[in-house]
Amino acid sequence: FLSKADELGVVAVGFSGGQCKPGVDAAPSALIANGLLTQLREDLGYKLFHDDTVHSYKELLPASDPDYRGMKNPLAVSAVTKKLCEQVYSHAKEGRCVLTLGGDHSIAIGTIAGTAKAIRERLGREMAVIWVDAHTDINTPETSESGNVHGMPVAFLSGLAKDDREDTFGWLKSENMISLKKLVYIGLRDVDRGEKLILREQGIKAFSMHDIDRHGIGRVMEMALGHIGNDTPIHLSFDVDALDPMWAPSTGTPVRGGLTLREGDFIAECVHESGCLVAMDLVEVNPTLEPGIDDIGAQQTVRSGCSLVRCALGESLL
Ligand code: 6HN
Ligand code: MN
Ligand code: MN
Ligand code: MN
Repeated sequence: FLSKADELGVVAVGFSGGQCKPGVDAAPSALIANGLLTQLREDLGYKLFHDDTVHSYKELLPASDPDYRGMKNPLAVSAVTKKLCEQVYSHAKEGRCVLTLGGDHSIAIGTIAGTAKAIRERLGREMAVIWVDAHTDINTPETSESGNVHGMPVAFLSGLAKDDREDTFGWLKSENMISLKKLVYIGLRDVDRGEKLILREQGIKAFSMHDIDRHGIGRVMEMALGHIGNDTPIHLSFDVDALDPMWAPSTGTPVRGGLTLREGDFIAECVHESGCLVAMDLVEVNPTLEPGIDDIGAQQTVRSGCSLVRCALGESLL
């Protein structure tokens, strides 16, 4: 194990500024109310390091936040992710695995920046990222059609997108960044045209739903972990919209034709088995977007999210 086996840092981030739909900020409380942290403590035996706070970072939000290079809420997302980077770093440098409950996927700018830096310092290694998502989230401000920063985290984390201004992601330094060679996508099915170009140009390893249909999730995980290599620290960034809307309907950008819950759980279980997990994000659960009756959709989505986290953290089936 590349992290202490029995200690878990937890950061709860109620932030929705990386996209335009309110409600994704309510996810951490909903996941916790569903018993997630109790399960991690009592069933999986972790010692949790958590400040018992769902951070909304209100104190960091600017009074005015005009679009910049087409990005919406640039100052807010930059300030929040910078702070989150410090929080995640402070757990990871102690050798704890870090669980972050989002929030929209823009928060991965902070979590990955924090883990990448801590892993470099602690292990002298460059970590890998497994990004499980219907989307690639690798738009630059210039290729983005929406201006939503939750579609851009991978571009900023890899240096494909850069900004000199400290208050619009210029705080990201080389020690916070990841190599596109150590990035693997799983679950893709809605990739923008500009993003496809980037994927091809950069030769990024990606397993779409087509690949999963062709090879099966078992073989795809062998190939994904094989690409990363043994003993490489892994940050797992799990967007709940990778799951089919049948299992996770309450999310901001649902796309049909996704992973079954078991395929999602299996991905998480394989990463756990590798012994290389150093951090996990669970993002884009939006309990207020609720297509069903009696918020059954929201409950389903929250339960799916809890299951993914337990599997990544070692819930064993037998
Ligand atoms: N997510 N590619 C679209 C965009 O707006 O750039 C969708 C991004 C979705 C982001 O789900 O985390
Ligand atoms: Mn997504
Ligand atoms: Mn699209
Ligand atoms: Mn995403």
